Amino acid sequence: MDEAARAWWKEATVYQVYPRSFADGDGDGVGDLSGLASRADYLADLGVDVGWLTPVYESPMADNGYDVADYRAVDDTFGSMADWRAVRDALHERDIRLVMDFVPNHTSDEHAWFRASRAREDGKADWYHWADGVDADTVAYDAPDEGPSGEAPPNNWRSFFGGPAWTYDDERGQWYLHLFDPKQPDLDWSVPAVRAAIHDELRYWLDEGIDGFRLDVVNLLSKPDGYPSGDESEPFNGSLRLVPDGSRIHEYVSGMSEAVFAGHDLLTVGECIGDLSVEEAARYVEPDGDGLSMVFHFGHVGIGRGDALWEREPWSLTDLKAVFDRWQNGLAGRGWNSLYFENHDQPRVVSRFGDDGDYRLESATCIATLLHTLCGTPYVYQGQELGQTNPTFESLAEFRDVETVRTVEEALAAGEIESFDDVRDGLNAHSRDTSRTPMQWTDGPNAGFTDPDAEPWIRLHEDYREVNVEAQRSDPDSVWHYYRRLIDLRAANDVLVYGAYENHTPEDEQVWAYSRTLGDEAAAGAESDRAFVALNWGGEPARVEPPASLAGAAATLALSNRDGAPAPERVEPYTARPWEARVYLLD
Ligand code: ISL
Repeated sequence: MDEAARAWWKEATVYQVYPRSFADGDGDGVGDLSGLASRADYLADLGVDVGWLTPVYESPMADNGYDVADYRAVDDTFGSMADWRAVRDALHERDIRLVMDFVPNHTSDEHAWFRASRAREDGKADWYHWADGVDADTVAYDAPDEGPSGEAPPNNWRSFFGGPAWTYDDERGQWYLHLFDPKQPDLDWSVPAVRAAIHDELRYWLDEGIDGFRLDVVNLLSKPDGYPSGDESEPFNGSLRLVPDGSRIHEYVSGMSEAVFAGHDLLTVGECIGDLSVEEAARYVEPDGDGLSMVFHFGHVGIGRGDALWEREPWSLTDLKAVFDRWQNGLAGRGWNSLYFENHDQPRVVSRFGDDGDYRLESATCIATLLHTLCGTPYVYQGQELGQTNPTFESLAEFRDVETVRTVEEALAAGEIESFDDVRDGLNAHSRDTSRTPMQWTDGPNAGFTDPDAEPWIRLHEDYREVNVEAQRSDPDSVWHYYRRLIDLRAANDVLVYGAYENHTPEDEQVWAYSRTLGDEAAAGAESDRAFVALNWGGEPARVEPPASLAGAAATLALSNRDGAPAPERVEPYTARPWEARVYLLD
């Protein structure tokens, strides 16, 4: 392996903590930093190398912290700056790096910058996207019932959380853009002072000794000149097509890298929403690109979804393979992949792409095998290591997520749906709250997440008495122990980190069999230069036929998710049991 191609963040496994739901240290029903610090040994025991912490900055919590009111202050909900430093130190003492989630695209409307901009003070009048309305009689789109009479917003864009993407501000007498909630006004990155100010906020956290950033919706920073209206037949009236990866985006992101990240050995991952292409992604991550380590794309998690949050579409394994093959092959030699299924915005993968009925454990560990044996950095979201599934929310009142609640309320008001019952099942499949229920530590009151007599901020998953950390850590055959073994196996074998990927069953609707191969140079010092992975992605037995190039090769069965798998000394055909995963290391 060319030493220059090695990087700690390529070899690492990242664990994402959504602190609000991870562990509550002060018994108020909301997770916090002292709770997280008390669980540092848990992360070390699992074997993860990096903790990604979603926002803990001062915030009115309109979007659970992705509406930042002060980038340099820790919100009381989560504790103090001393509590944050205690988390940083607790992780570093255990050789776990800390990556902070940072929100460069928008602030809270309660941020001092927005207050000054609205009042046209302090040289910040142009720090946000302010625009005059247009004559409602001259536009085809519905004008919301706000703003001066007869006036419509500057264009027809819809917010990703429902409703118009513009809100009229009486104090300023203009409309301002918010691609998300009205309490999340978008910063205008075309203003050099905005870029410099965000660079300073990023440096503040680097100076606190962190090891990288996850950059929230980083590909939205460059807005199209003139805010052209979109096609009303498209989702969000075209805003999700018109805005991402805008004309100056690579100038802004590379400028951030040059001004802030250069000279530091960081993990930087940019969340790139919309229909990001591999070609576009390469510009963010390739050696002479914008300087990011990797990006999050949405190709796979978009499978089986319709335009509306609750809409489900049929999907097939070959759909999933096609996306992963495009990214594995497309970035090979150009950039590094992130590998995820779950996060605080995505539902539980066992419910999404596995089997949360008869084969919860088997499908959880099968999918985990994919996540840790493809080429890229695996991201494990809290609870995923338990094989958690989606809970069942009974009413709209049980949901907490602004995207879920606003989208449903807008649809009800617009008559697009008759009632919550019409979309309940779809929301229980796709709502962001499906992965935001409290971490399940024990089978005791409140799953050990908070004090027994506290009221958790969101309902528990009903299965916490069966699915919890305590039970799984004492069961060597649990999902938790399988994740630990996978993380160890990957860390011990360069071929699983750096080996070239080849899919041997692109057209098979049930078996996903692929190999990883190290180049000659890298193979020199490696235990194994080839690996063969076979996944039976379904509830029926399936025949696995290794490719001719591997059949008969001497091999060791390094890991399987089904007990009693024979340990053949060669790669040979076999009949895989439901959701059976096998990882062979070839001698
Ligand atoms: O990912 C999604 C699937 O529904 C979107 O809901 C999500 O809003 C989008 O991916 C952008 O996510 C990021 O920015 C949002 C914040 O609400 C999300 O939690 C964050 O991950 C606005 O800051």
